[in-house]
Amino acid sequence: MRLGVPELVFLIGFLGVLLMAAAVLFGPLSPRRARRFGYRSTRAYLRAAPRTDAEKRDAADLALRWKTKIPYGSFAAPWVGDVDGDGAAEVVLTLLDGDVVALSASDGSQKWQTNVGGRLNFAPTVGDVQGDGALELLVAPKSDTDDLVVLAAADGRELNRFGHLGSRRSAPVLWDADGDGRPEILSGTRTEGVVRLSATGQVQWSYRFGERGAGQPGVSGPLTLADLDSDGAPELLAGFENGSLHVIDPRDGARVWTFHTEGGDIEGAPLAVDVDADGHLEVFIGGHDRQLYCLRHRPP
Ligand SMILES: [Ca+2]
Ligand SMILES: [Ca+2]
Ligand SMILES: [Ca+2]
Ligand SMILES: [Ca+2]
Repeated sequence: MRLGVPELVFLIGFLGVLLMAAAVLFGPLSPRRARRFGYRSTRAYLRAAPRTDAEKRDAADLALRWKTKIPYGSFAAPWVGDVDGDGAAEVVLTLLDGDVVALSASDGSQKWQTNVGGRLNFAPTVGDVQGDGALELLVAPKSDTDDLVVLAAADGRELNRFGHLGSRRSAPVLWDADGDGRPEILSGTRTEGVVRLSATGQVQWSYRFGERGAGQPGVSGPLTLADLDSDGAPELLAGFENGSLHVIDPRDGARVWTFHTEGGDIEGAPLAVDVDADGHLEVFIGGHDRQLYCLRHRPP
């Protein structure tokens, strides 16, 4: 039988419809396949599908395990650990609207969510500051009162809130400075210099250097702990809004040394690393004075 042009067009069209139906029901266009890869619809799946060779190579190497909607955007690195001691890991994320969320690390299901008010810039600082065997989370939301907030890691309950003892620019760090087996809280603040706190907010020392007439400059970036003199106990490094770097002994709050840049905030965390393998740490800071500094604790 010879087919004329109309019959051929009909046959090709019919085969096309069959192929499309198969693709939607069983193949790459099926909603089931889209859901398997974590997408809500076939359209979302196709929009994300690799097109270039580089994208296809990426797609071969990665798989979306899960994703989940969070209430707001985040600026901070996620923290992963076991918040409630049940042996399974959670992810804790701080958000720019003051929310702190804890999710199951295996499937993204929500464990708890709480709001501390104000913007959160950093991942939570995590440790057992109360010494009760359960973890606490410390966050410092941007607020008029520069609070330092302590949450129970297991359920997000607010345990303590210390006014003026936090800073949105500097996450607290933990260190057992008195050797009692329980970490103390070292916090850079906006108005009170650097402070060491007990779990209940008692100020054990405060490091200030108020400049005549100008008041105490605020801590302008994250704190760093590093054992600069190799005596087994770390020193605390803090950058301030007046462009000075201060090295403090966390045991008593005494000044170890101070370095002045040419001015402007030191916003990044100081980095201490032994770059020349001479057994002494070098300290790197970059400031708003457009200089990168490499300092050493002791002269050669
Ligand atoms: Ca857990
Ligand atoms: Ca201690
Ligand atoms: Ca030391
Ligand atoms: Ca060195």
